[in-house]
Amino acid sequence: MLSKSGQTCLHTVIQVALDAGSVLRKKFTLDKTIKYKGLRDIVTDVDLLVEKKIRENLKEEFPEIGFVGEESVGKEDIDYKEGYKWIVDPIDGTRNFAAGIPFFSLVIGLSFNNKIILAVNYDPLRNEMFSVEKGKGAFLNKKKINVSTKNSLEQSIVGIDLSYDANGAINTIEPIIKMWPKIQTARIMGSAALGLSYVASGRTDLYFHYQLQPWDQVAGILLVNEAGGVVSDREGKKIKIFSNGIVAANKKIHMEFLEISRGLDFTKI
Ligand code: 2AM
Ligand code: CA
Repeated sequence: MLSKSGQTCLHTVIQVALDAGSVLRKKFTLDKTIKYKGLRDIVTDVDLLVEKKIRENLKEEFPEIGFVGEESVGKEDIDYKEGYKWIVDPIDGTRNFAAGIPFFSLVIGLSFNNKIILAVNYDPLRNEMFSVEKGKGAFLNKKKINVSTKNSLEQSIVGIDLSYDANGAINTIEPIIKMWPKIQTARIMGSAALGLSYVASGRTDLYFHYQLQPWDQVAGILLVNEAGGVVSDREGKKIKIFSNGIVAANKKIHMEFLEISRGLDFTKI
């Protein structure tokens, strides 16, 4: 599938992400308007602005493909089931972005009949472009990436994020307490998309989250899979774009984590 200007899909998506990323970079140091979507769930004027920009740029190059974005669900057709669909998060880690903490990214994924076929996750402050196409491997700035080769949780750096939901957050901390001190360390990342990309690139060894949305995980699922890792839902079942929890690691650590978390509230759907 080629864009209107004759480029491949991935090439176009990377250009759109670079363009949107430069807006995030510029706006990061300026004042932002913050609105509450929930008790802990926020959105800034920049999320809305950048999502609009991404949407318009993708529409120009691929007018026939539908669009689902974190900030415009409900306003658009959200039937993911048939055909091609863009799945976009203009800022993953909005809380970090709004607070001035330099760790956030943007996500553009493409699904076909609910299967992820390509995605990018771009960290504009570090100029790190994680990109992936089904069957073609996972890359960071054009260099192939792989999950870590660590053999056990005891050797692992574990990434997590807290759910907005009070119980979801407790259920995420519970496995950390159970594993401690038999892990190297744990990090609360602040961006699930980057948390998953860091597993794909072997920087961390395990990432799990209680409750994600399709746009948070669309890039991470394919990146970790194509980087040779295993991704499942919290029960250990095959992950789907809509699964609301995730566990990602290399095969060995993934299995060890499923065993250690068995029976905990973290695994209850
Ligand atoms: P966001 O920044 O796009 O809102 C840390 O909070 C990470 O987990 C972020 O990637 C955040 O996405 C995501 N997250 C936290 N709670 C969530 C929830 N209940 N549903 C979806 N995503 C959530
Ligand atoms: Ca998000």
